[in-house]
Order: sequence, then C-alpha cells, then structure tokens
Amino acid sequence: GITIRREDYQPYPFLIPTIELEFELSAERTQVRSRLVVERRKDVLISSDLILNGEDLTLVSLELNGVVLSQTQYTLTEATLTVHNVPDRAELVIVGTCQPAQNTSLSGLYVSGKHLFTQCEPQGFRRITWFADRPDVMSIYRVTLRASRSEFPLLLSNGNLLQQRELEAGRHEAQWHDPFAKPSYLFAVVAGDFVCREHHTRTASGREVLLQVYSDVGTEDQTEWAMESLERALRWDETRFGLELDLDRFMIVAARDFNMGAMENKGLNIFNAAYVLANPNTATDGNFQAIESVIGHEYFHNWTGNRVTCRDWFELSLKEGLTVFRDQEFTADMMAAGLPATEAASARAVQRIDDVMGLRLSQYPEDRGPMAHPIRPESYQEISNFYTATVYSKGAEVIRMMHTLLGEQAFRAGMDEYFRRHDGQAVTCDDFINAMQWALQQTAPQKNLDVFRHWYRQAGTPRVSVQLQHDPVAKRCTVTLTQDCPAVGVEKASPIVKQPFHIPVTLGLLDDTGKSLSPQVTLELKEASQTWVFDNISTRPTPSLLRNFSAPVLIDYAYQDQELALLSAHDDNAFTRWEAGQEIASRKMIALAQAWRQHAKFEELDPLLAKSWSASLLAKDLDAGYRARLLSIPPSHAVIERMAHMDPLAVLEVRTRIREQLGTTHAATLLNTYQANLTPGQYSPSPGPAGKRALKNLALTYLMASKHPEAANLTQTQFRHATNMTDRMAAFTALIHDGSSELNAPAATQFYEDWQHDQLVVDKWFSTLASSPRTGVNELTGLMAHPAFTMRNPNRVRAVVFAFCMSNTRGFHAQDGQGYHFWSDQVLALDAINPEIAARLARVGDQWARFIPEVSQRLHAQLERIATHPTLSRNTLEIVSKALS
Ligand code: DPP
Ligand code: ZN
Repeated sequence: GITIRREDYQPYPFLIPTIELEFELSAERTQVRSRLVVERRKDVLISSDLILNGEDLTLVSLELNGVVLSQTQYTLTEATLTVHNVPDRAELVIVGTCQPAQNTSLSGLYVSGKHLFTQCEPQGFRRITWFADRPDVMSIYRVTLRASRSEFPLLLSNGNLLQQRELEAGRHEAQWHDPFAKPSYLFAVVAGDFVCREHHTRTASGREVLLQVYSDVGTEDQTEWAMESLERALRWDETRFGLELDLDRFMIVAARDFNMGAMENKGLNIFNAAYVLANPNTATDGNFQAIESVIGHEYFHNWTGNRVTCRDWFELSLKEGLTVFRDQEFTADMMAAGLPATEAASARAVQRIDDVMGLRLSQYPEDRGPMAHPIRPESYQEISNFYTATVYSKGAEVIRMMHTLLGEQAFRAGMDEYFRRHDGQAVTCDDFINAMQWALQQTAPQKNLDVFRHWYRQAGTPRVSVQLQHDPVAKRCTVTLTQDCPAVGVEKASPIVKQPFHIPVTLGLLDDTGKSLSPQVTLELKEASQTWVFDNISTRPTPSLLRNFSAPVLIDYAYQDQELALLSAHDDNAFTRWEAGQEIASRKMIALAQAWRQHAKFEELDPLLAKSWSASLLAKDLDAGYRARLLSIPPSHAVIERMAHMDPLAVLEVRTRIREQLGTTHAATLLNTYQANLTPGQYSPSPGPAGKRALKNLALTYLMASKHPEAANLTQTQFRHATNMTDRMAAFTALIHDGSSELNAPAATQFYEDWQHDQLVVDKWFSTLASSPRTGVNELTGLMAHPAFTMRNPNRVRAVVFAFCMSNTRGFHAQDGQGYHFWSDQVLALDAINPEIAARLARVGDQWARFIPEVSQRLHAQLERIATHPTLSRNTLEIVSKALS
C-alpha cells in the first residue's frame, strides 16, 4: 500500500465556495449533477490542474464555464478527475452516475432496506460525485433531490428545507440549503419512508428549533428515549459549554445497515439503528445508556467537529478525542443528576470504571501492537483504519488530562478561546492546545503545555514506577515517580528518541486503618523521574495511586497483599477502591493460570481474593451499581493482556473456576442479594434501578456458574416473567452460557420465537449464542446458515462473527485451531463485500506474537493466508501487513 504522511500536507490550490447538487435518485442508478464554483488560491504557490477525487462513478458529461470539455481537456482515472488549464475563477458542471444497490461497502450512497442513505466520512463523498474530498475544502451546499414519490416519500439533506414540489410521472422534489460552509464528509442524503417523532423546543437564547427522529415504520414506540436524550444533550451543551444549536432544524435518522455507530452530518445525523431504537421491552440498561451517549456524541460534534473541523485526517482526534470527552462528561452529569452528593460520586465512579475498562480492553493492546500510533498518527495507508480506540478513547483521556491540569474554569476558558479563534475553520490539534495553553497562562503564567504536547506525537502506554520511602524519625514520606515508554509499532523503525510525557498522577496517602494522612494531590510528572516530599506522616502510608484514573498509564508499585486489601476495603476514592480489588483478582488469576498450565490443577480459592470479594458482597451501604463493579471478576481479556505469554484457555479455566467457587461459598448471601435488589414497578433506565439490576443479575450468574440447586429455577422464572429486556437478557445469557443442555436449547428456541420480528433483539439472540462457551466452529457455522443471518448487515456480522472471534474465548481458541481458520475465512469473505468491516475483523490477529507459541504459530499462518490472497482491499492489506512486519 501507499503510505500517506502528515508532514506532506499541502493546502488545496483552489477554493470551492459553493456547490449545487441535483440528484435523480434511484436504487439501481442515481444521477448526480454537480455545479462547482472554483477559485484559484493566490496564497498557495503550487499552481496546478484542478484534481478532484471520484471512485466507482461513471462520467456522463463535463462542462467548464458553459463549454463542453473534449477528452484532451481532462483526464479520468479510477480515482481522480483532472481538469487541465482551469482559469482563476470557473464554473464546472459534472454529471455522473453511481449504483447504490451495488454498493455493499456502505460508504457513499447505498441502499438499506427500502431506503437510500449516504455515509461520507472519511472518503465516501467521492463515491457520489467528483470533488475535492478532503476536510479543509469547505463549501456552501445547495441540494435538490428528485425521486419517485411512492418509493421515496421523504427526501432529506443537510440544513433547511427551502421547498418541496410535485413533478410529473409520480416524481417529487425537495430543495435543501445548508447555511454553514462544511467539508464534504459532513454531507448527507436520506430518501425513504419513515415515521417521524417531532419535538419543538427553544435554545437558551430563545430561538425556536425543530427536533426530529426518523425511523422505520412500525418503530414509533422506540424513539422516545432518543428524543429525550437529544433534548438533554442540547441543554447540557448550553449549560456546560455555552454552545447552542445553530440550525432551525436538527434531524436524526436510524439506518439498519451502518458501518459505524453514528455520523454527525450537519443537521442530519445518520445513526446505526442500534443507537436510536429502544423501549424497556427491547433494550437493556446498557442500550439505553449507549443511546444517550452516542446521541450526545453526535450532537456535540456540531461544534467540536462541524463548526471547527479538522485540517486533514491526521487531526481526527481533534474532533473525536474532544467529543468523546464531552460525551463522557455528559453521561456522567446525567447519571449524577438529582442525586445526593455521595450517590452522585458513586454514579460518576461507575461511569469512569466502565470507560476505563473499555480503554484498557481495546486501547492498551492496540498501543503495544503492530497498529500502535500516537493519538495524532504520523502516517496511514487507509484512513478508515484509523478510527481507532487510540484516536477516540486515548484521545479523550488526553483531553481529560488537560481538564485535570487546568481545572474546570480554565478549561472552559480555553474552549471559549478555541471557538473564538477557529469558528468556521479546519484546524489542527496544535491549534487546540494553543488555546488551552493561553487559558492556562491566564491563571498560571509560569505553566505551559510544552511537554504535554508529546502525547500527540508519541505512541505507547507509559509505565510509571512508584517508589515510596518513609522516615519515621523525620515523619517524612518521599514519593519518586519514574516514567518509561519504549518504542512501539512504527516508532521502532524510527531513530527518534522518545521524550518524557507530562503525566498528572492524583495520589492519596492512607494510614493502616484507611484514613487519609494528607489531602489528595495531583503530582505533575514531566521528567524521566521526579521526587515529592510529604511531611508530618508518622507511619508508613499506603499510597492510593492514579485516583479517578488521572492518566492513561500503567502503574508499577510493589503493593503488599494487605495494602491492596486495605485500599479495596477503605479507599475513599471509589475508582481506586475498585481498582485495588481488581488488582488482587488479576494477580491471583495470573498465578493460577500459570499453575493450571503447568499441572492442569487448581489451587484452592485464594484467601485474600475470597476475603476482599466477600467484603464487597456484604458492603450493603454501597450503591448497588458500584457494588456490581466491585464484585465483577476482571474479564478474561484484561487478565490475558497482562501475561508475558498470553494463554487464553488457561485464564478462561481459572476464571470459570473462581466464579464457581465464589458462587458456591457465598450461595446464601448471593440469594439474599438477588432478592434484595429486585426492581418491581415501572421500568426506568436511571442509575439507581439499573445498578440494582446489574447487581441482582450478577448474583444470578454466580449462582448459575456454581450450579446452585435453586439457580436454574430462578433463572428460568426470570427469563419467562421478565418485564424488561435487561432482566430477560441476563437470564437468557445465563441459561445459554451456564445452563445445562436441557435448559439452553428450549431457551434459544423460545427467545427467537418471541423476538424474531425485532432485528435488534435478534442481534442479541445471535450474539448470546455466538459468544457461548458451548459454541464451537461447527455450531457457529450452523448459526450462519440460519435464514436470518446475512454477511451484508454489519450489525448481524458483529453479532455473529465478531462475537465469536472476540468474545468466545473457548470457541475461538479451541485447541484444534479451527477457530483461527474460520476467522481468516470470514476476513476474506467480508473483504469482498465491505472492506471497512473486514479490516476491523482482521485486527483480531494483531496480537498474534504475544500468545503462547502454539497459538502464535497458528494465528501467524492464518495472517499469511490472508496477506497472500490475490485481491485484498487496501484496508485489510494495511492491517495484515503491519501485523506481519
Ligand atoms: N461517526 C463517527 C463518530 O461520530 C465518525 N465521526 O465518531
Ligand atoms: Zn465522533
């Protein structure tokens, strides 16, 4: 593949102030007439022909200033249209066609169900018409859509509806105008037949706006939560950041076939239906929360992404890291809303725990594997491959560290300054940091973010080693922090020496009864090693390190077992309290897995783990949702990731065994916990009742795992009589994953019969079966032969193929190696249909070199098989060639 480098950025030599598009829409063949005004930029020295991007298009005609161009006046290739000798100012009219029904990549204009949708980020617009398809070319769009009225009664595009009219022969037309200049990746068209939920509201300054949520006919009872979430997002951005909706109309449309979660097209967000549709009967607590956060995310992009956008795709984290930070804060504020202080803190801690778990499960492995890259990558072959956990989740952590270093007030001043400087522009991460640095220096002139910028240039997860010394005579404690971050990924081939990061480490010191010995502080580590002194500390303290996860780093401190026990019982920071319990469990699980591998034998349940776990089980004063996190044994992937030689099956055995032992030992308390956390009455997805359900259902899975005599009945009863999908899914999963074969086959049949009409619930059914330890390659192949399975729908592929390869440790890593062969088959099959999704599945092989030798060799063989396939997409080729290099 060809490597594109950040340092090679050149501005586009033309401005395209306006674009007028006319669509003759139809599924088989859509014609697009595009009228561009182009002006040569006098400030850009490279003078050149006008080069436009275009892929999978058929050219019908081309006119420059009203004159039809002959074939010597332009050059057409697979990827570009070059117009020669363009005057300084010109009008170009291009007519071309594309074939939506043939477009299985779901990038550009495509068919989903009976509707037409577009997806343009990052490079889909060039699959609709020829254009300077890059984020720094911003234009005012005027769009005319024409189509058959009966087939496509609704015709939507960005901005405001200017007019609608009937045409001859059953056709109709709609004209849209977006008053804000935007890059092509924010363009959108939707045509089809939908139901619409509407809500009129006012912005803070009193402007009336219309909010609309469009979805498939028959789903009108599933969009209430999405609309409520949208209104909350509007209010939150006004209150927290002073940012208002700038359009008269804001639309969300749910699509069944969608590569990503959702897309922030200006005024016309298109969403994966999984992040719109919900009611208590069809959606779990987790779904409700995900919908609120994705709706918030896309809405917040209107300012962080759309009003201020990216200069080029290397700057993706400028909008994504910042917008994830904003959606995390939104969710945390919503979860804590209206709760008394202690409950609010615990609701926020639950949110933080879930975000950090996500980061560690997806971003940490990425940061040490072949795809490791800084949050602002230096190079790529296929930009679609860089919508990564690093750009999004680590990007959000980097913004969060700035928030920690500046404080809420200065951070807000920095945001205000960022918009003051750059509204309407396509800018870089440096521009954002400059605005934050300006704000920092208003309150702390001696401080700067010079060292902090290294987070944008360097990849890898820094390791911070902690040394603590205590002098009882001087009553003095010294803490030394030392950082290290070896070269990873492409850095290994570069001669550049890595610089220290600027790392905020929030720290508390506890005495041996768990009381704070000094106020919590945030140490700013900016050099390779630094020491801090704490006075008036009479006994050796236990450090509570990286409170609230103040930086995306690994902490190395030689905790004694009893220190971890102390933190897990008493730390008044809810995040590090949870962390200590997880650390105990992880350490023990790694030791047990190694022993299992050597002797195929289990030790007794470790007393320290047993004790800290049962203390959490009995801590009834704690919030239920938080207690559910305390009582969750670390997921297999998190433990595997910490092993020198990753051994998935050994960890799975150990984890299964520990759950059994805990369930057996504490059966009576678990039964009480189950009964004490029922949530009768009307369903609400708010953190109180959702936390109770999480705890109750966790108790149920421990009872099922330990084959408690009452567990099967309890689970079946819950499965049959559940009044919401959270409880139904919990019972269903327990029956399928942990139930006997007499239980799980009827449950699988029943669930499908009850829910086959709802595609999102059918996805839940598929993924529960695909991730079940009972499902091997043979069973999975059977599942893929089910009439409801299709390789064309990304949600379905995620529910079946991804769920098996990423969440079914036993099936995927089965010792006969069939799981790996299945994986490479599916990567190749998908690659011919949808390269973006195929490349994502290919990343399952990223970590091949870190496994125990037998796994490693087999995965390597399958990677080579993929790499040598004759017709591989650029997307998948980049992933496998990096994995093999
Ligand atoms: N739709 C993706 C997101 O919102 C890409 N912008 O994160
Ligand atoms: Zn985003």
